[in-house]
Amino acid sequence: MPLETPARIVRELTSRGYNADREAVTLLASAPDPVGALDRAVESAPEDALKLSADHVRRTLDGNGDESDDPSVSTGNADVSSGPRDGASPVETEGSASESTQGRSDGAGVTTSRSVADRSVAIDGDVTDESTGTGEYEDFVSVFRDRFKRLSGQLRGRVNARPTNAVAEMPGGSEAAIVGMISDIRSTASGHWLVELEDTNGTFPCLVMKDREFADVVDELMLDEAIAVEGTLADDAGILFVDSLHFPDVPRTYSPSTADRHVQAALISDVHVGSQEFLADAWSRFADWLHTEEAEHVEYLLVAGDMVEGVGVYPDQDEELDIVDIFEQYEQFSEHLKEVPGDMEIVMIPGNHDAVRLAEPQPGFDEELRSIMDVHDARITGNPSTVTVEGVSVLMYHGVSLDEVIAELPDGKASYDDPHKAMYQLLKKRHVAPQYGGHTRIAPEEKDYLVIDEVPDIFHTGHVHKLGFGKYHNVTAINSGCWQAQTAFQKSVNIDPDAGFAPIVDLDTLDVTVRKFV
Ligand code: D5M
Ligand code: FE
Ligand code: ZN
Repeated sequence: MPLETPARIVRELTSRGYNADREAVTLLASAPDPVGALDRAVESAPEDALKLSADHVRRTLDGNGDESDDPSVSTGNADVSSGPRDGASPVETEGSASESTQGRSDGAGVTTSRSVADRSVAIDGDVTDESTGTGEYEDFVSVFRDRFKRLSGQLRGRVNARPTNAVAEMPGGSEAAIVGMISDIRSTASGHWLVELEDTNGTFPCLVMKDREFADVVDELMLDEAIAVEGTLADDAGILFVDSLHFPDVPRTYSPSTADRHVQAALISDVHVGSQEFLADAWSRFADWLHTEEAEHVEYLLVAGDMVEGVGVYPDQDEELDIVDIFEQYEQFSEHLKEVPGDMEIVMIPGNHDAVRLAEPQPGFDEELRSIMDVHDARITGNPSTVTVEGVSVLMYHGVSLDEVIAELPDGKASYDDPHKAMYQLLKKRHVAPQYGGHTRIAPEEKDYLVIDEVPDIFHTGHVHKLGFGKYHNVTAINSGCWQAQTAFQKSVNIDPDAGFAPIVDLDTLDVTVRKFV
């Protein structure tokens, strides 16, 4: 087997029961005879060693008189396009690591290990082991009360709201404000909009006239989301004529936190190992690139769900399975994860193809799956979770509700081509899955884990297999693409996936660069 790329070295080492730190892998890959160097390094490794160190590899290479003063390293001579980009089609950067090696004259110029000392990762809002839901009616009541309490809290500062039953007692013609969850939206015969708001005391009908300047946000409204309205009561006090409408939203002045040093994170999702369409070559090119000097600052890898293709997720899915056993799919996924540098910090949440409960919030993988995926000490957390990486908070959510936002809203406001715009809507509604009872399955819990309490610095989703990113009120929204080519279903509905791209975020500037590996 030719061993010229880091990922192949890693695979060969794992097959012999070894891990190696990143610099060791680079040294082996750039040795004049990688096969011989690897053999010698393994043979001379201390008996109890599980991991080959760079020093050990260097000694092995030295001892054999290899040209260790001038190791040539594979740098991956890719062009970089950086800077934030709002929408548009995937970019253009050939991020794939070059197969050829490139000599360096500075001798010591091998990639150094990533600086583990500065790392920090904290996780919030994880439902794993906290689930209280029993599926009883009372759970639905409590999850909705909690949603209302938290979102109305965000809205109350904005308007002087009264409970619906108190508004019903006010004299006709009074000014009034209501905070409520939308229980119904209807257009009237004359083209106006009747929006019914519900709070813990009852419901109240609110009328948005079609000629009002804010009437164009009515098509953004989804059932069960919380909003505030101000207006004037009709003469008989039976309806409120809306004068202004407010979403919980992200303040326009939101100022995101950034890392104190130059460090980057790769944000990916939807690997779909086990599917016939899984792009193993593109994945290996990505993993190879992570071993290059160009990627030396990429210290974090966030994976937003759909590690594997799963079984029985969609009708006729089995016809496109490469691996039919779910555990074997995770074992294979784990093999692919081993290709990425061992000194990267990895965080993973599940998606709708993963073997955890489908209803959101989804707990992280159970012990059995964790033990299969315990490569590189990856952190496993629920969907959604807020992961704070070196001070930068990243709200990770797989993204099933994006299908719903895209289906319900007009194209200009949310579409598969601009998935980040659908993400903006979730930020505006401060809830990752606003609508209950539709396409997105929601499990009732004592508390609503799906409310976006704190504004994140980065919002990371996947699921729709389209790449898109942009800023919403200074929050960086990134929908990662996927590692699965178009499936028969996607072909039948004209979904053209963005497969084999990795968005890379600079955590110190929040700039995004997209790397292409296909
Ligand atoms: O879903 C990837 C995207 O494709 C997401 O937008 C849902 C859609 N999709 C894929 N297969 C189906 C079927 N069979 N029915 C409905 N929608 C589908 P993912 O869940 O990541 O495969
Ligand atoms: Fe997916
Ligand atoms: Zn999915």
